Amino acid sequence: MTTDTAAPSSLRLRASSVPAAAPGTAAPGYDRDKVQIGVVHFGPGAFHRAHQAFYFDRLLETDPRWGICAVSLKSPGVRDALAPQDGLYTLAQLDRETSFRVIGSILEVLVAPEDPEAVFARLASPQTRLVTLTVTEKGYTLTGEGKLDTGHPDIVHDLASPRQPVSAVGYIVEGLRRRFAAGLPPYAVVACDNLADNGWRLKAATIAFAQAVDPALAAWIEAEAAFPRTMVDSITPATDDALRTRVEAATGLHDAWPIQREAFTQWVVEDVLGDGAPDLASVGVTLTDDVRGFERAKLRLLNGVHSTLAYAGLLKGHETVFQAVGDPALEALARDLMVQDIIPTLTAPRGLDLTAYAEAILDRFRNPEIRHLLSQIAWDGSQKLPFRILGTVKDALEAGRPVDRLAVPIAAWFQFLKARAAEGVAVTDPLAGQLLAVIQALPGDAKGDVVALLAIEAVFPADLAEDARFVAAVEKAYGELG
Ligand code: CS2
Repeated sequence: MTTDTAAPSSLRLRASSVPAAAPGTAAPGYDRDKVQIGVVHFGPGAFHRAHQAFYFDRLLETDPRWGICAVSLKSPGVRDALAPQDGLYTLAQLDRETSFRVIGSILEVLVAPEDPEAVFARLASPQTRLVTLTVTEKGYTLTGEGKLDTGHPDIVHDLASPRQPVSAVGYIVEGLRRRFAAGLPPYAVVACDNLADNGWRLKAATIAFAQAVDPALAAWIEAEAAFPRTMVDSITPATDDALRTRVEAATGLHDAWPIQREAFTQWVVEDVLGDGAPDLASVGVTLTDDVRGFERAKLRLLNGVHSTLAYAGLLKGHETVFQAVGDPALEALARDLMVQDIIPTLTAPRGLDLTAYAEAILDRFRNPEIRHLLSQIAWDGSQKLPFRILGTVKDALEAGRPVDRLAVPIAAWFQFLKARAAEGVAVTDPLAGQLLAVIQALPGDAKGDVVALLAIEAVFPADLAEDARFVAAVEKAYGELG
């Protein structure tokens, strides 16, 4: 990611330049020098900075205990962009109304491989009460069945050297081990990625890892540590130079890495954080015992349809979600999927009208201010489709309903992979090598191709790959899209 392309004509955003920002630019009203670090966050990519960091920024207006230490597990890009800006960056809300806000909640950015001890010190600090994560689906190092992937190279490494971890799970366990040894309470671990039952899966993976390190530690984590399930939502396209230019024009300050998102934002957290937790409800977070209803609805409706539009839209030559949803055939596909195929598999959480929710999602996709690239959503299909589409397929099959339309995103993904391979363009996916090998060995007829692709066990459970109704539906859609 480029961080500093155009030569800035304005002052660089930093603590001392904020007062010079153009009128209308919102900025922290709290004294950042008095803020303590109470949150360690793994994965400070665009989504974290648009979402959780925004909520903590609001919380800091009333409670100084919840500043963030952001930890990059791999690259120094975020640190290098934000360090000269004292950790500040601009959040641009681009919607029917536009606003710009300087976010001050990230006080420190650590690059874990450069200084793991600094990360452990933060994790083991008595002030740290929460560990949050946005490390994408693959960062959870889980198998297709959702268990800790003990064959994953990072987990193999970390189980051999648990005090020098490289994975998120490895860091979480080493931090908890130090707290256990020091007689401190555990931190709560808040998974904020688009996985069904994200907190439960992470808890199971953490305990499985800890079991291999020290069974007493595993038992303590199981008994004491909270791993709430969460639903996170806000459409956040990647930062590009057009955004940098727009932010600089609006605020009068040059920001190397501003963030853009739609105005809508939602964070639903399972109400298990207990005493001493931040008052997240005061800044608009929904705390509930019914997180699953929200999470399933969002994953299947919003993310499922996003992935459908991404693959089907790219095949039709569209570039953005806005363009794809403006294509009448794709809009009809999206709506029919939602209303006829997905909603029947959902149980509405209290107070949510699923049909209105689905329409509101389509309306968000029509936001003219947001240029959300379909190619960005198309990343990591092997990790996303099981949560976004395959659960719905399974439920539909069990209920004896047709799966013809639900097969379209799967078939479109296959055709997308084939098209990329034919162009010689690599796909971004942790299984890219395996996917390419399967694509290159396809027999070339729809039935043979689909059987070979559905045999990718890391994506498709055997019962689904062998279900004649599903195979026939994918084959039909694959033939039509080819
Ligand atoms: C998108 C999500 O990139 C993707 O796969 O579907 O990032 C989506 O924009 C967010 O989950 C919205 O909350």
